[in-house]
This record gives sequence, C-alpha cells and structure tokens, in this order.
Amino acid sequence: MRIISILFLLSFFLGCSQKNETPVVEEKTESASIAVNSMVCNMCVNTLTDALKKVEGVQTVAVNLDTKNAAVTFFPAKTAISMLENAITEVGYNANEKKRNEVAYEQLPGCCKTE
Ligand SMILES: [Cu+2]
Repeated sequence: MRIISILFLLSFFLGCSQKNETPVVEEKTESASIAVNSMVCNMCVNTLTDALKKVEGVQTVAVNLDTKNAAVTFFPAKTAISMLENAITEVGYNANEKKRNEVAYEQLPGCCKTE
C-alpha cells in the first residue's frame, strides 16, 4: 500500500512538472515592403539580401529586382522597419524616403552605381 501511494505521488508530481513546462510561445512576425529604387542588377540584390539578413530579428528576405522592392518578415520585438531601412542605407542604397550612405555608395561595384 505504501509503495502504491508513493507511485501515486510520484506520478502526480511528474504530471505536475509536465504541466509546468513553459509552452512554446509562437512569436508573431510582421512583414515590411521597402522600396529600393536604385537597385540595378543581381549584385545589388545580393548586397541588399545579405545586409537585411544580418539584422537581428529578421526572419525572411526577398529582394525583387523587377519591382525594386525588398520584402522582409521580422520579429517586431527585435527590430523595426526603420532599422531595416538603416541596414539598406548603410550599404549604399536609398530605402523608402531614407537617403543612402554616400561612402558606402562609393564603395559599391561599378555596375551597381546609378550615376
Ligand atoms: Cu548592382
């Protein structure tokens, strides 16, 4: 009888500890569409994709040369559209209304310069 009650208690505690496991919280992502009108070739696409993927909290990046647009999904707890725009301007491209970093622009390969 004693053993049974111990087993009962044990299973009770095990049951409890399972219930107390922290549930996997699904963080919600947001998506942003950023106009990058000065991209001209696939090297631009690579540069922009790399820069955006490096931003903490970014989940997916899809840069489209035809529409001159960067579609990004990100965790809003970790980053924001303004930070994504900054990542783009820091590699030498205008992002939405934000002006590019001129030093970074000068360092782009010749085919990526628009002027
Ligand atoms: Cu280019």
